[in-house]
Amino acid sequence: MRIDVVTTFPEMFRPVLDASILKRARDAGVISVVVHDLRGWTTDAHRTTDDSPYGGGAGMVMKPEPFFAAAEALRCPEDGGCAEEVILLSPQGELLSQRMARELSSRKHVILLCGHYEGVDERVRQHLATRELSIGDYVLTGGELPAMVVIDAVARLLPGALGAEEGAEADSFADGLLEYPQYTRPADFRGWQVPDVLLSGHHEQIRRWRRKESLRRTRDGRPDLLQGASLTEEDRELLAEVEREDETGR
Ligand code: 9D3
Repeated sequence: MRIDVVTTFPEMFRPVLDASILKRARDAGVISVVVHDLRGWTTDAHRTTDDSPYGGGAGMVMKPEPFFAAAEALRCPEDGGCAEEVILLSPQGELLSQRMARELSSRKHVILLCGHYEGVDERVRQHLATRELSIGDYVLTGGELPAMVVIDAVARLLPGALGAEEGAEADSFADGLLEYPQYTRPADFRGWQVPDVLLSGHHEQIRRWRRKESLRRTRDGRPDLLQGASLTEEDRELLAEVEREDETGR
């Protein structure tokens, strides 16, 4: 997979792309990320990327021409003209989800356009971007950190990006529930014990306990996820136990 990023802050990306899983995925040849300076597609001596808003008002608006020139130059450099996605990172965008990350990970080529606080000329959104994505309802200074979040979420889903032991299948959200609690040695840390069942060696009881705690966590912390989850008969029994324990104080 190839990802091109267009930004006025290209230097923000290097340390993130050179770390951890992203580095491994790049070394494995699973993904290639190229970061481009938007100013490279300006045509004036001052390399202007923004201008004052039509209609007046404070602040500046990012000009359309450099974004169009960049995306048009980067579209499928080899097979002549069709990046499968041109994504504008923007606070108005659709919320990034695991489903969206999975969808993007199936594309051969994605172009990410980063705006910043002033905002981007509406014609970029309407006539250049194929999608607009936000990473959440909080205000950031620009689309650069969101672009890195998208790259991270997508890269780790590519076959060969993760080590053998870290299957993306086991992920939280993969089956719509939060993960069960995990423990490692020591069994007693400052008087806080690892649950007996995990030391018992009873695989079936351990499986049931993990499933139940996963359901409990989801119910307590993210009840919205339970609505969308596909629950088995056993899941409903376990949830009923959780409800009962909740009423009786365990
Ligand atoms: C004029 C100020 N803003 C009104 C709320 C508009 C604005 C535009 C651009 C505010 C912040 C930004 C910079 N943020 C992004 O470009 C951005 C973002 C974000 O702020 N939060 C979550 N996801 C994203 S994706 C891109």
